[in-house]
Amino acid sequence: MLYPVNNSNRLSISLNGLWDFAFVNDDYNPINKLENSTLMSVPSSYNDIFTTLKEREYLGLVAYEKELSTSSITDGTWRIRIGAAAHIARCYIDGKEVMYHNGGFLPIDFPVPTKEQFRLTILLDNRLHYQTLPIATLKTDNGNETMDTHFDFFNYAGIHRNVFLYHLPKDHINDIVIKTKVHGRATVSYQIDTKDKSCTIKVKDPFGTLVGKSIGANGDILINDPILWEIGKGNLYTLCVSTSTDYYEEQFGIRTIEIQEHHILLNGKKIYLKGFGMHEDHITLGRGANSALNLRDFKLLQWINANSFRTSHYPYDEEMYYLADKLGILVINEIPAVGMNFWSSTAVFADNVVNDETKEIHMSQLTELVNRDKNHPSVIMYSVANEANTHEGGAFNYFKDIFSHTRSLTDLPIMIVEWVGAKENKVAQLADVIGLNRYIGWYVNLGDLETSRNKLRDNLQEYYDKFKKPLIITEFGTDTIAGLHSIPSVSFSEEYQLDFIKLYKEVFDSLDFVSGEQVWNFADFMTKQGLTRINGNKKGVFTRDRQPKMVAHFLRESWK
Ligand code: GCB
Repeated sequence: MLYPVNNSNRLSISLNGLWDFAFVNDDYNPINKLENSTLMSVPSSYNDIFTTLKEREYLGLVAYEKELSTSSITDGTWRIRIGAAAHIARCYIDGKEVMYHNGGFLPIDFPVPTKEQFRLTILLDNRLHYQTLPIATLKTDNGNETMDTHFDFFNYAGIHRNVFLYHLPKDHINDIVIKTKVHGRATVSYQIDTKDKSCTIKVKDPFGTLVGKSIGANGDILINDPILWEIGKGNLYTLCVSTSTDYYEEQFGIRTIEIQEHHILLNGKKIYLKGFGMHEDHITLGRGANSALNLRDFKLLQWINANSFRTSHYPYDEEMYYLADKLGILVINEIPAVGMNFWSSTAVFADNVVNDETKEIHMSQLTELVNRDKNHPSVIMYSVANEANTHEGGAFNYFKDIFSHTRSLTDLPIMIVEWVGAKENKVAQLADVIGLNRYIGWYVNLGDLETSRNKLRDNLQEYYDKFKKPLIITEFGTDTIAGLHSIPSVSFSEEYQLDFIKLYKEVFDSLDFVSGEQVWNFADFMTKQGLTRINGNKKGVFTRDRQPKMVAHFLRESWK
């Protein structure tokens, strides 16, 4: 489905704001209006709005409710679109289930009736298990249901992204797929999913000048002297589609991405990624989307001279990709396959754990992700998992299917982000690019940066020697308390973070097969309570309220 817009044929109404909200039991049936409700802001996580631990760390179902009317336009179709709601959603119209969605980071879109008045209920379950992404272990402790999340971010929940009630004309355009090739000139191949096979297509260049035209639902348009989408130059073309009943404008960029030996090429030229793994994480809002906060993050990415980020560990709000398109920032787009690792000897890829059913969910979320993001020029590759137990026997068969499914969806390179050593790794040969997370000098050899230097170099060299693929170091960093200084530099101080990152950069600079460095993390972020997490993970180069630590100034200079 296309993103809701307003134009002469389409109407889109924001449903953001205050909704009725309640914590409900597992046997809750929304047949009647929600009782004893409180107010909840949409979009936001509900967790940090409340003042008790019981509500913040609640496990189970919540209900959101709103009265709506769609009778102002009686022809065509009305739909609801929720950008994302964590994690398992059931949607009801006047108490009748109309939609089920398993996947807390991807859109939910469904038709609603044309009616004077109806009640929309969204029932959300924040319980993760082995057949969800991310993975978690549900168990009973002292008679209470509890959940072990095997990932390092707070399990925020709620309606996290924009909600629209929108109207589409009869025989509307369902979808637009745009692919580009560059050969001196550029070929823009398009496919329009519409009944009107004689629709009109126009292409406008980044200045709004008409540069190509065509008729028909599929075709190629040749562009002379294309203005390419480049790092720092978000040159965007617009494909304007008119059918007998509908109109839609979709932006795209003209650029090529290739892997050549161990290099990544953008428009035929070798690139080196500089940037971060990020999180959607803010004070009070939790994982709720907000344009001001999204913009601030991009201003900081530009300030620090970063050219890229990874959507660790889940697909982000669509506005983030739109901003990346506009500003020429490269995005590694990650699916929420995180937590496939129990940090113990228990097998993850096994019958009753991460199994064929999980694989089906993993594949269907990849389909939804590529479908959502296929026309964003900023997306240069997909990451199919973060730190899965790829040394396990069962991992190869699991990921063989994940990779071949992803290849059937996209021509872009596919990455897997690894923690296991090269020797033990049974999966990375399936990838086009390998992402490596390394914390030598932090989780091991803490405080001993000289030993860490050699270990890191050997570690990366082993990866390259075995797989001969481009390597991006997708995570490296230290927990750092803003304002804690120390001479000599010791762990948790700003000096230690600086020394650690300087050392890693020296090693990367000496190895030709390293194609990028993404520091962990862009900003401090919330995690579950834990002995190594003092009010969250402090590996940010920026604080949680987006102010720089000392290392930020170093990165800004060296990424110039
Ligand atoms: C990792 C994970 C990331 C954690 C990070 C850390 O390897 O991929 O989610 O937050 O380490 O700080 O421990």
